[in-house]
Amino acid sequence: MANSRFEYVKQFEYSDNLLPNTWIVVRVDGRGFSKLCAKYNFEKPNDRRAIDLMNAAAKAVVTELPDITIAYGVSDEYSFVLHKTCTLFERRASKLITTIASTFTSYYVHLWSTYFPDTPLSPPLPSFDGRAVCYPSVQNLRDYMSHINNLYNTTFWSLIKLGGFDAKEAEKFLAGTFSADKNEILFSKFKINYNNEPEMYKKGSVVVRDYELVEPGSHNVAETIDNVAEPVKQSKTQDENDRKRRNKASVVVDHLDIIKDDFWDRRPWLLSNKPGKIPKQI
Ligand SMILES: Nc1nc2c(ncn2[C@@H]2O[C@H](COP(=O)(O)OP(=O)(O)OP(=O)(O)O)[C@@H](O)[C@H]2O)c(=O)[nH]1
Ligand SMILES: [Mg+2]
Repeated sequence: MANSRFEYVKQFEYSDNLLPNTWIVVRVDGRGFSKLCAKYNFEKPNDRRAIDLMNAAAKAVVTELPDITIAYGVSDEYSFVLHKTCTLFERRASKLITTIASTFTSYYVHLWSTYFPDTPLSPPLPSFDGRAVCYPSVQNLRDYMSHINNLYNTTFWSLIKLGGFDAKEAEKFLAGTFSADKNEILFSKFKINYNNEPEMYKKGSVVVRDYELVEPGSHNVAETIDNVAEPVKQSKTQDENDRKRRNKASVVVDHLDIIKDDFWDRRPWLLSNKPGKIPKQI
């Protein structure tokens, strides 16, 4: 093909490389999951099997793609974070998004029968769209992750199930409300104290590699990493060692408070991109 008269068609391939030195978040979101959840009778607002299935698919994605440092999910969406120095696929948006969304979808469908053994899937099959967003600083990234929560879903479904609203009315009622308003609606209308909801639903699910936790306050990774302007080049041997340690670490799903500093302070590898210590086997 090289040098043929057809060679010029390559010029139509546009560049969609994401901005360097920024945290890339690829978010996948279930397509038409309001319908899918109704079709398979998911419990409202949170179906334990459905959440476990989302988490299992996310865990498989993180395991297959070691460039992902952390993933976080609620409802029908999952956000996958790539380190600001990540160079996977030269940071091409289309390749990153399609790889993550298709790997996630494959595992979701593959693992469906484990979580819904008595409910076979039928077309239209589950699928996920994806998008990529770049966040320039650690604070921007953490604020993005903090804004995702389950409070909306809980309030939405309480209005429908307990308040007699239909979906359109509930959506309109909640438009423009802040967290405090939703907490107030839950409490005043339905006597639900959101604080007492199960951790798993309230906190969402986080997927990380499991290294030994460190003492908080012993370092300031966020500041150090924000100050890195150009990725530090390390030797091939060091790259290889990091890769091995990443592959050795087990990928775990947990329900933790990712808004608090403590979560990040105890897990410096999330921001530094340097694998931590593998915990000793007991
Ligand atoms: N019953 C139930 N529904 C859920 C659960 N998790 C997610 N959902 C549904 O998933 C929907 C997610 O919202 P959206 O992503 O905005 O809506 P969507 O129908 O998927 O539409 P698009 O994403 O635009 O294709 C919510 O409206 C819920 O109805 C669950 O655990 N139980
Ligand atoms: Mg959706």
